[in-house]
Amino acid sequence: MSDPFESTRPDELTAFIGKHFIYTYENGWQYELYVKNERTIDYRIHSGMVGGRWVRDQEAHIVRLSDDVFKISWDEPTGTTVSVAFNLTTHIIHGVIFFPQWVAQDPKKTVCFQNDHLDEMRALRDAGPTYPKLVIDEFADVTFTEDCGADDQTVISCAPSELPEGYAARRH
Ligand code: FER
Repeated sequence: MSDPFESTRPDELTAFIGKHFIYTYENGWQYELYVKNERTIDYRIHSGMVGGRWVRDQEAHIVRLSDDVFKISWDEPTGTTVSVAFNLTTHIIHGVIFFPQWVAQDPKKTVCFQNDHLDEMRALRDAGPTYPKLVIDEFADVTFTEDCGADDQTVISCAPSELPEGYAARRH
């Protein structure tokens, strides 16, 4: 089998590693993502179909397409797959989320701190149904960006509901 990270070129990712973003999709769904290192993301979902869900140490495939354009793709234990492209100059994101049918039917089943429920999520994924997938294809505006450096465990460390008032509304 080929290396599952054969596209990863760590020396091309230095401008992207450590970035922390808050962004809102055109459908109103608000997300937060931290690029923890060249193969790992943490994220929190503030609103939308699976609002309240949060995840640390999700393995991801991260590539640079140009100086200011990066793409992150990953496969969740739930079977949801995601690919998100970031333009750091325009502060525009485009994300595509492929939800299995069981998540589309009952999204709340995935709303948790996933790290504490990994076996449960994999069991739900395997029980299905998987098809038809619900494909969500949306642009988003980045409303907040900061540099936190790599492997900072404090960036995404509590549930969205436990954050201080106004946390996700900050603009930067
Ligand atoms: C994103 C789109 C989707 C994102 C995460 C997801 C943090 C995850 C969805 C899910 O697991 O249900 O931009 O970034």
